[in-house]
Amino acid sequence: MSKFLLPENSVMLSSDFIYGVATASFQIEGGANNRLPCIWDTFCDTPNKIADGSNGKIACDHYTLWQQDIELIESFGVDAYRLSISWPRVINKSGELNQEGVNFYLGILDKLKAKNIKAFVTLYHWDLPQHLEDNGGWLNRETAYRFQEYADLISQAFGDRVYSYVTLNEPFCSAYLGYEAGIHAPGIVGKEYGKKAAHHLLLAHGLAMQVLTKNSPDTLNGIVLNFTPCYPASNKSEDKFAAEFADDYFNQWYIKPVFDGQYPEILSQLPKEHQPDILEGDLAIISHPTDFLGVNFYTRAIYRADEQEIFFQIDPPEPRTDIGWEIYPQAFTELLTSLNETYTLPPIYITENGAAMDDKIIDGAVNDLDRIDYYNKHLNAVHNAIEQGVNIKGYFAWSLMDNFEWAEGYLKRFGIVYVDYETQVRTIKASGYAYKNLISQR
Ligand code: GCO
Repeated sequence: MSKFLLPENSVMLSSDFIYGVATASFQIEGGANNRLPCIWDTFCDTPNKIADGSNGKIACDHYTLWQQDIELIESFGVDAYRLSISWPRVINKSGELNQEGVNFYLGILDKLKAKNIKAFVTLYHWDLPQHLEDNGGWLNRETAYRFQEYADLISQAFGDRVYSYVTLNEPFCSAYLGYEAGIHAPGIVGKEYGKKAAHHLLLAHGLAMQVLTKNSPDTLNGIVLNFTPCYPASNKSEDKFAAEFADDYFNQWYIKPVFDGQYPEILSQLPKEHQPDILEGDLAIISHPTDFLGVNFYTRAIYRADEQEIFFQIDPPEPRTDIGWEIYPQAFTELLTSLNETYTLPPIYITENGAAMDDKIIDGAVNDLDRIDYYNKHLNAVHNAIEQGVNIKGYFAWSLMDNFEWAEGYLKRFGIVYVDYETQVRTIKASGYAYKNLISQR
């Protein structure tokens, strides 16, 4: 199969369903000499943190090639482009705007506007300025206020060029992977840190929502959360309990405070020293109303009970993508319907979905039928959720092009466009043509 096939009457084939492609600053830009260092620069410079020993200094050289990249985006016929702003590029050490960095993004936003492509702007996709990390990073409550100041200045500078602002992308990853498991920057390890960092990130989200609501009332302002739905390894009650606990720990922890103004009940079961420092009024700030929820989905996880750790994730069954994640589209539908039942949500946008595959470029073409199959199944999973009453307004493919895949370096390819990192030549994959075809059918 080389096409995506949705049922003929699907609302996902109507012209007001938004399709887009997504990227993130550190993963594509390069141009590292034209900005302050961020925690990912430092992490990449630390031995054995990145699978191929690479870094983000050049990446896809989007810093130089942004104009042709926007032409590429336009060639898909998409309605929207989701990009992120590099905080250390636009704010200097004393907290003022760095005009050179701002101008880089103004160029992008103006070009998108001229082409009638909606800009979905993420303010934080993990590239914390290193000087803030030196001051405690997300373990320091002050960082949330620095984020609010940045959101204030940048939303004024961008004016009416933006369609949607995302405060944070996947605070779970920043908090858990960065400050608990330590496999992402800044690489801090310990259960006493993860939830503290998470709380300051969520506080930063709420504080930024306040200024976005004031400065930019006409944009869609919200947050992007990632979900890896948790399934029990068996029907045994202890495995079910383990999966529910893991779900609260990894998933509900980030959505419940935003939409219900409270943390999951497991909060009180965590050892005191693992609990966040919650001040009076924090949850009211965190639960500031949002205009939308961005949902990122890639895979599910299966848990069994574990006496010491409560839950233990078992190896994902086949089929899997090249990054080892199980392909299980049914979890996508189940996630969306369950979020819709559990919370009173604003409209949902699928802000990321996609797959790493072992792409081969042969005679100048990438025939990634496995990725086409992944997308086809997951687009249909979204369709099924809409059929069951979930209000979903758009879908973004992750990613526009192959890029720096964090701890995996350049070894894992998520693009619908292939990037040759030696020459920076971009080649649209078969999945890219299938996406273009779907969009043009509307
Ligand atoms: C994510 C990140 C992306 C990753 C993608 C694949 O938000 O997790 O936005 O940066 O590249 O998820 O791991």
